Amino acid sequence: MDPDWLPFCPNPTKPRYVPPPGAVDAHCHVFGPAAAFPFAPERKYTPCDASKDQLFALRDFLGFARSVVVQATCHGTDNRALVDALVHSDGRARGVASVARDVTDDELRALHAAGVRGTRFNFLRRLVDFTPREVLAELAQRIAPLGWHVVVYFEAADLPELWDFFTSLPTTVVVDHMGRPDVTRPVDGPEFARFLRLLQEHPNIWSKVSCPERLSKSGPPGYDDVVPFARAVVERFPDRVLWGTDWPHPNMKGHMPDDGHLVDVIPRIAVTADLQRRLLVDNPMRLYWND
Ligand code: 0GY
Repeated sequence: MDPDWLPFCPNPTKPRYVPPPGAVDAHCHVFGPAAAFPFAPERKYTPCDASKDQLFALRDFLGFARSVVVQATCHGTDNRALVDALVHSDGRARGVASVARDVTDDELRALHAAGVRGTRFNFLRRLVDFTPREVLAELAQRIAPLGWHVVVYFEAADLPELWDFFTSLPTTVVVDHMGRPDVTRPVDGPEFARFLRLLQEHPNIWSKVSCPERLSKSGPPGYDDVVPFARAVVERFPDRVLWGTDWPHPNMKGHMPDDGHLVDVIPRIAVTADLQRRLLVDNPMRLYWND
């Protein structure tokens, strides 16, 4: 399979916005290096290598203290690259893994010891093959006693069909990228209202207000069309939101964001110091470093 990636921005702009002390980048990835940690045979795309050392250097450059490394589909349920990053982070990275039905309790405990605090269920057909809901429900039951949460990634159009499954999960549920709204539709329209209602009615459901680069039609540097959506979520649910760079932006088509520009979006979606502290420090610390 040929690589179909755009390389990540090699020299991002220094952001004007300075995150508060202890800020967490709560959605980023490591890839390979493939020579040490091969990509999964069933992957739908092949990313560039993006090492833990490059991730930690970017974290420092952007003014963050900690990272939450999320297993991406190109590594399947082989979490070795993720675990390698966590155990070499001096306690400054925690993780979200992907696990298969045959994962053993000992393997789950080992992931926990390495710093994993969640598992990810991906519903994007372009990224993963279908997994039956009963398998995911069984996995959720098994990780719940560890205090882990479930991260879900889906497209807005699929929310009606997924609603009952999400709201039946026994853990905290974190939605990636605001459930991928169509930002050409009104922020106060019915589609986004459905997503807001999901959080309103279910206090165990959180949202990442991340990835303007994937949602925007207006594009960089400001990603202006995404800002009202993210701001609405931050202001309605200030204690259940997370923010992340999504570095190294796997599987991006079109443009590769400057990570400094992404950081400069933060004060436009969390417009007070209090909201910024909750988004970047209090919430991720409560979810990932509560032990
Ligand atoms: C993201 C987004 C994408 C990819 C993955 O696991 C993945 O492969 O999440 C995407 O293609 O939208 O959040 O990293």
